[in-house]
Amino acid sequence: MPEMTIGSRIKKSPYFAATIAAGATHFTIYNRMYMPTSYGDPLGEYDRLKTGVSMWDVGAERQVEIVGPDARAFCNRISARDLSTLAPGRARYAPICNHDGILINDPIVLCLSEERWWLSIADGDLLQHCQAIVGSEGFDVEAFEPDVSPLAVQGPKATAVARDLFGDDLVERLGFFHHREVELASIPMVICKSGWSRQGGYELFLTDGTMGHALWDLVAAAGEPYGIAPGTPHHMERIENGLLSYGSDTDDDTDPLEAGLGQWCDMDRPFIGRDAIAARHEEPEHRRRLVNVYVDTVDQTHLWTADQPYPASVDGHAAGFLRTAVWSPKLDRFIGLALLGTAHAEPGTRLDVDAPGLVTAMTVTDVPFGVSL
Ligand code: THG
Repeated sequence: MPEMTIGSRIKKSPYFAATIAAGATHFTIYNRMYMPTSYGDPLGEYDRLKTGVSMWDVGAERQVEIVGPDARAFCNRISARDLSTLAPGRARYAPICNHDGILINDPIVLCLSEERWWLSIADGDLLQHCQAIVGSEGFDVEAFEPDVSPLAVQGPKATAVARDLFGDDLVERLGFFHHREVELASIPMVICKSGWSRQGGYELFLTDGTMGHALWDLVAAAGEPYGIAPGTPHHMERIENGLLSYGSDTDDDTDPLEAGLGQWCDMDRPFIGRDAIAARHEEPEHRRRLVNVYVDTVDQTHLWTADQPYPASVDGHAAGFLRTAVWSPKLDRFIGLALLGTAHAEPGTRLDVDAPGLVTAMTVTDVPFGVSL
């Protein structure tokens, strides 16, 4: 396989040197930054995430900071989820759409104070969208990128690591999606009980990019008694447990209802894209749905991950795409996510998949992968 060039045009996170030193073997480009995707042992990294504790450079989850008197009104205007009651010190997962109702990001929104908010973004240019809306609609806010870089500590033993680092008191008071500003060995950060896994854990939003290596070393040392090791956001775990990967699971014409984010869309209030989403779903039979699928691969033993959307069909008729597929250690078979026309999205539907040498077919299921069969 070819190798990718590392250069100045793509931004490096403050943890980049530490991740190289720790043995990162694979990177992706996310928000025009390098983001590690493996340290060379996917099954070991999966096990550690599910039974121990793992530390991730997710500095590529860049922040958009919104500051000013209209900060709440602005965030509420762009978010499909109601943020009118989000209190300082709390966070919420929020789908963001363009005027056509297309999902363009799905950040975690942190309310730091009434006039200061962070959007911790998925892979997409949300800052430009925000700046355009601020300009066109005249909100009294500034939108910019602050010096903030998340480091995730995930897994059942993450709480023990956090206790040793921050103290029992802080950890006991910090509920799910709660956050607060703290300092550790003179390293400033915001700690939030969040992260892109269902194994529990914390995200340390470092607010001084010169101290990335120092924070990495501090977490690695505190985690040592618990067997911490570097890892990355893990597709096996997140597909098993139903976390969306915007851009992997979705395409340029996916609205949040198609993506399965309906529970986070408060459609009874105005937000950018609301009317367009409603119009798209006036004829739901013409829409698509992101569904769980069992994937029939040619080689059932070889670890393999879908590297492109593969066309799916029923009786020769185009039905949509298999977007993502991975080996599931939990279910001992290949699973995936497919974006399918609603007519072909019913549980039990068998589809042919055009991925020569890799995948032959798939079956739609409504069984959540996270539940044992
Ligand atoms: N952490 C931070 N930024 C991020 C991510 C993250 N930005 C991009 C990406 N991940 C956003 N995607 C998600 C998707 C789901 C969740 C978090 C980020 C998530 N959802 C819970 C759920 O679906 O049950 C909780 C939602 C809620 O209660 O609001 O955790 O991981 N910093």
